[in-house]
Parts: sequence; structure tokens; C-alpha cells
Amino acid sequence: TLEPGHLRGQGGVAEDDVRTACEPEALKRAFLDHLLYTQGKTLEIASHNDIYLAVAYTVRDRLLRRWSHTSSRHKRHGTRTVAYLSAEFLIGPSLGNNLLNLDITDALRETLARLGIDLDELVRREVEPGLGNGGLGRLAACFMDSLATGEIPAIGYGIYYEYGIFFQTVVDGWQVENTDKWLRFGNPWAIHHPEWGVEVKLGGYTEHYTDDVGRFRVRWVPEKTVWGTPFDTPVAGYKVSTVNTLRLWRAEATEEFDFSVFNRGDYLGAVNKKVTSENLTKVLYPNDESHQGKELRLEQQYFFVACALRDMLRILEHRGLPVTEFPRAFAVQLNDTHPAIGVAELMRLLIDEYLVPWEQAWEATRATFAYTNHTLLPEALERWPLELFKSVLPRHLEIIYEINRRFLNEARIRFFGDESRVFRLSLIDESGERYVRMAHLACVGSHAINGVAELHSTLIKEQLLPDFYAMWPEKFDSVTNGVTPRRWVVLSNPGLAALATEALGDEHWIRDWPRIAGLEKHADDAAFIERWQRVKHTNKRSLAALIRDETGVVVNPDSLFDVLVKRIHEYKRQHLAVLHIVTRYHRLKTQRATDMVPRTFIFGGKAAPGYVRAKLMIKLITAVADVVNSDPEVRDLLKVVFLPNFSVSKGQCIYPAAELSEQISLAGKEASGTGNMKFAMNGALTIGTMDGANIEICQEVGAENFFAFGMSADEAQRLLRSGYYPRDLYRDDAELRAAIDLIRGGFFSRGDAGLFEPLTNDLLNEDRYMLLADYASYVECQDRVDAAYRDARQWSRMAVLNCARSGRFSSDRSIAEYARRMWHTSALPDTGHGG
Ligand code: CBF
Repeated sequence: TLEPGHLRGQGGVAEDDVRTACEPEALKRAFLDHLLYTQGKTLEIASHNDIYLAVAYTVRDRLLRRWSHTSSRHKRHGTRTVAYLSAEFLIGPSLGNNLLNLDITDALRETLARLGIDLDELVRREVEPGLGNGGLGRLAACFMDSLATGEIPAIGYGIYYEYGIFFQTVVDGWQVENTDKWLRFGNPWAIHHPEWGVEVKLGGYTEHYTDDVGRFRVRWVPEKTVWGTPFDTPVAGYKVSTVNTLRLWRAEATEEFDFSVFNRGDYLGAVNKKVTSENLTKVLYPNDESHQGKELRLEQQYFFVACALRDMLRILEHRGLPVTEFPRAFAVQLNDTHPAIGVAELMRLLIDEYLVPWEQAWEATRATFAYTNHTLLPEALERWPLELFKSVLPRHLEIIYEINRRFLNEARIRFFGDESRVFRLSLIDESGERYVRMAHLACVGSHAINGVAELHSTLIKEQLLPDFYAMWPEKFDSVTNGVTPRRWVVLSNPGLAALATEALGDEHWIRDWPRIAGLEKHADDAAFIERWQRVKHTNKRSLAALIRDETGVVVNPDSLFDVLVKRIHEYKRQHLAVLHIVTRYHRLKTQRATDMVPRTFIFGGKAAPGYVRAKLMIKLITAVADVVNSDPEVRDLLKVVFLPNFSVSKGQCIYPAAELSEQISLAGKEASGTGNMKFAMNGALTIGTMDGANIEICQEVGAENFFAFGMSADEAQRLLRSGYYPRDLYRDDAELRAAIDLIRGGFFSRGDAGLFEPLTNDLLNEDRYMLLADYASYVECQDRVDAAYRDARQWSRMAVLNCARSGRFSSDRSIAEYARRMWHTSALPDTGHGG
């Protein structure tokens, strides 16, 4: 029988065990209980989603005991907690990850199989939370995994968006944005805690007054208030007892109705306020790396930061500690400038609400915050028009003025007589319309500032914030990004994981990724290489099936899988890859170059909906794909695919199947990249510029196992300074000319010569990202890739070495560096399990 209660009375599963035990019988009973008592279904009538939810609740139960145990342990020991503030957490699907970390995958798979349920199918079809655009949001998710695995007390604070990323489809070659209703069928992982709600003020004005005991005080009279309530998601570490928290805030109206309006009979007007309040956390702006000065965005940023800091104060109070202990209790990391308003908010709380003297409050604030910069692109740097800022956060502007006054006085003394430097350092940009510079606020209010790869950190010091570096060189640091091997190898690439475990003799590499170096000694072992190749081929076949299902294009799993997946952006230069493809096509057509290595070029990535050029780049990729894929002369030698809606789940299928990882940004523009690390871990070879973390990957894996091309950041800047004339390059390079002419002549756009003109004209006239300067080197490098791929054994050897030498790129290492150098916090390991 499949009746949920059938195990009761059999003596097999104690009441308490149904929530915690991990033996097959207990899991079965728990699952059936949830199916009936949570979902209200029996197995006979349960939908796929019912089954998924019942499984998810069964797994969540197993996290909860450990979770509450972790928080009481943190409370008892009072260890400094990391508060990771991020506007995005692109966590990806949870089920597989939680099963892995709890170590119950096999037990549950077996249990469900006996009920006729395929666990792997549930994992594959899980809807992933849309809570971020990409880069820094996915980094935050990897960091949460590593914090929990390293048993470092941590809370991730962010926003519980309803629409945190759009769903991309491709229609007639163009990107179309659709809503991604990820919450439509419920989110079993998050627990809502309205009882920890926080009131957040917005707008209005301030009043300055003297209180009863003669103290100078400021009162913020807001125009409106919204109510923030947290949704908590448990974040389990890999096979440890620690379960940390991801706490995401949703906005609600403080009062359901505006009764004054309601009483006048205006029902719609009365609910309007509620609707506007709730809009605050509905949507994440879809722009990656470009700042839009939108009022709602500022409100969102302040909202979640205000909620987070209030929450930390509540925890402090719960632990019985005075507010002055704040920096000893919390290390707050600002993931880019999006939460930088936290500096002014903590000051406001301390001085206005807790009446801490300014100097003491400032010392505490600086000891609390650390700031990570993720980009050098000027258009991504946040600055808010002063008037807008004042209308949303009047009290914070006053506080920022005061921080600035004191800071600039210090700077004047430090840089005696150098008023221009003081002008450049100011938190307020006064060169034209006045702005609040959020990066400056983050720098002044933090004790540590870091970039996310070595080159990026150097450029921050030399070019982005040189005046701050001159003032406080000791604050500047560098922590190269990392990614979690749990998601990006164990979950994504089970074939490789099994091979690694067998070759290394145990599973320690999963929590200690540098041990993967042990694979190196197998790189010359023919039997190992053969197995490695089989794993890769299986992964390629899975990706080929996904491509066929999603695009209808049939690709050959024996061709070289050459992959470029990331956000679409001019600086990332997807169009350079297209120029290369067109060059290959041109060679095929004109030189009958049939000895070419068969390749499948796979693209994926979203363009910001308002970024016209990026959307045109997608159209260019799909237009070239249409022509090339349908040309019988090309046969299997060239295939081009744009896989829509690149996401964490798609990434899990793509990285393990890739053989060549395209990392082709203009040197000096990509802060780090993290996809480059996922590829390398999964044994793809990189073709890349000396940009971001590519440089470190090249150093680690060895230049002989890396296809480097193009100008260095220095060379690019020098060329720009000495005068860059892309048209000369076009004139002098016949292959380049042919490729550009094919595109601009309308060959890929059914004769519509105007379609791609914005791109080709730009390349010929300005070429801000210097594609033409790197083109020849890129094409030559791609020819070297062909030559290397012809020797399958040697290629696989290089692939093994890429994986084996990727030890540095685990987020466990990044987190250990942050913990030691920025947060001054340590692990709080638990010895027992749960309660
Ligand atoms: O540091 C994480 C990533 O952040 C970005 O995506 C960003 O949002 N600024 C950068 O573009 C990446 O280089 C970086 O890896």
C-alpha cells in the first residue's frame, strides 16, 4: 500500500525520525506524509509538482534541525558572523545540491525508485530561482556554499524578487524577454518569517531639534513606510552540520488600506499604496554592468540594506550584546556598491537611534564594512543624482555630507595643497550635475577594498581609485574569485566526479579542491585518458540532445565543442567570435578548406532588454547560424547554435560538455570572470585574452595548455593612446575585410545590408573594444586550436591538466582569504549532527 500512514505502528520509524532520519524507510514515510498532509494528494493523483514539493519538504526537514542547532551554536559562541550583502543571489536549483550536501542522494533515489519516481528527473526539472542577472549574483551563491562548507557563521542578505531575471526566448533570431514566474508553483525551500518584519522609511524630510535633556537630535519624518519581511532559505555545507541562512526580504504595505482614502469611497486609491509598496521588491533591473539612475532601484537597495542592518541589531539584542559590539558581532561585506548605502544607514542607526557619539559610530562602521568592487566599466559605476537621492533618503544625504566634510578635511591635510585631488576624492561629484558617488562612500566607510582578480585589483589601484589608494594603500587587497566544485563538478559532471574519486582514492577533493592535482599523474596513462574521453563524450551527447530539443539543430558530438556562454556585452566581444566563424565559413566557401576540424560553436547568454547593440549581436549570431547550418557544402565542419535562456541549470549541462572555453574580452575590461573557472575545472581548454582571472588560469595550467591571444591590458591602452585606426586594419587584412564585408553586404540578413550596420560601422569607425586589433591574433590562435585538437590523446592530456591544475579556483579558497584578511573570523565547526 502507498498510504502515508502505513508505516505507523510498524515500529520502524519513530515520530521524531520522520523529520530527521535518512534511512530509506524513514524517507519513504516522510515523503508520503508530505504528499498527503502538505500537498493533500495521494500518489495516484499527485502531479509532478506535488511530488517535487513533497520530496523537497522531506529534504528540507532534514536541514531544519541542523539549521536551528547551527543558530543556537552561533549564539552560544558569539563568533563573528559574516553578513554578505548582495542585491543578487543566483543560487540555482536547490534539490540536488541539498541532497549532495546532506549525503542522502542515493538513499532517496532508491526510496523513490521503489515508488516508481525518478529522482534524477525531479532534479533535472526543478525550476531555478530567478534572483540575479549573472556574475556577482552567481558568485554570491558560490560564496554561500563555501561559507557553509567551511562552517563559517554567515547570513546572506538580499531581496526576494518575484521577477529577478527574465526568461529569454529567441524568435526569428531576436531575443524576446518573457516573465519568469519562478514562484508560480511555490518555493519549498524558503520559510517566511513575518514576525521578524522591519519597518523601512522612505522619502520625506528631517527635523532638527533639541531633546528634553538638551541633546541635539534629528528626526526623520518619512513620506511613506514599507514593511519588509524575510524569507529564509537554509544553506547547508557539504557533509557538515552547519546550515547557514540566506535571508531575502520582500516588501509589503505597512497597512493594508489607506483608510482615509477608503472612507472617501475610493477603493482603488486605497489599495494603490499597498500595490506600490509591494512593487518595491517585484523586479530586479535586468541590466548587468550598466547603472540606471532609477528611483525604484535606489529604494530597493536601501530597503534590503535597512532590513538587513535592523535584523543584525535584533540578533545582537537577542544575544544580549550592546550596540557598540556590532563590529565584533558582524563583518558586513558589500557585494559591489549596491548595498553601499549601508555605511550611511549604520551611521544613522547608531547616532540617531542609539545616540552613539559620531566618532565612536564611525569607528564601528568602518570596522564593520568591507567592499568588493566587480567592475571597472565607467557605465557600471553607481552614482545617484543628488536631488533624487535627497528625495528618497533625506537623512542619509545629511549624514553623507558630514562623512564627506570630515573625510575631505583629512584628505586636505594628507595631500597638502592638492585641491584637485580633494575634488576627485569627494563623495559628491560636482563636475556637472551633482551626484552621490557610491563607490566613494563604500571606500570611505570600509576597512578593506578588494578587486576580484589580480589584474583587476591592480587596475583598481592604478586607474579606478588611485586617489583612495594614495590615501589608504593598506586598505586595498585582492581576492580572486572562485566557484564551488560541489555544484560545478560533482552535481554538473557526475562522470568526472566518479573518475576523480576512483583515481584519487577518496572523495576528499570535493571539500578540498586543490587535491584534484592528484589527477596530474594520470595525464599520461592511456587507460585513464580513454575513460576521461568517454566521460567527455557522454557529456557532449547530453548537450547535443538539449540543443536538439531546444533549437532543433542537430550537432555532431564528435565535433569540437567550442563554447561562449555569458551575458551578451560589447566588451565581452561575442562579435569577435562571430568574425572568426564567418572567416572559417569564407575559407570553406572560397578555398574548399575541407581539412578543417569539425566544430560546433555554442553560444548562450542574455542581453539587457534595453541594450540594443547586445540584442543585435544575438541576431547576428543566429543569422550566421541560419546560413551556415543550412549550407550543404559546410556539412559537419561548421555548426553554430544559440541556446536560449542561459541559466544555472543550463550551465550545469554546458560546462561539462565544453572542450574549448571562449574568454575573449578586451584585456582590462573583464574584472574576473567565473565561467572561465567552471570550464577549466571541467577540463575545457581556454582560448582567451590576458584579462581578469584568465591570466591566473593561464599561470596555473601552464601557457602550453592555454590558447592565449591578443593584446595585454597595457598594450591595448598604449595603442589607444597612440591613436587607434580600425579602418586601417580592415584595409590591410584580406580575411578580416572579407568577413566584415559579408556581414555588411547583407549576406547573412537576406540582402538587408542595413541590419548589422550599427555593428559593422562601429567596428570600422570606433571599435571601442578593439576587436579588429585582436582579430588576426585570435584567428591564428584558433588555427592552433585546430592543430592541437587533431591529436585527440594530446588534447585530452591538456584537458586533464587544466582540471588538475584548477585547484586555486575553488570558492573555498576565496572565502578562506576573505575570512582571514577581511573578516577576521574563523570557522565554528560542529562535531555532532543536528540536535
Ligand atoms: O565578480 C563576479 C563577476 O562580476 C561581474 O559579473 C559583474 O557583475 N561586475 C564581472 O563582470 C565579472 O568579471 C566577475 O567575475
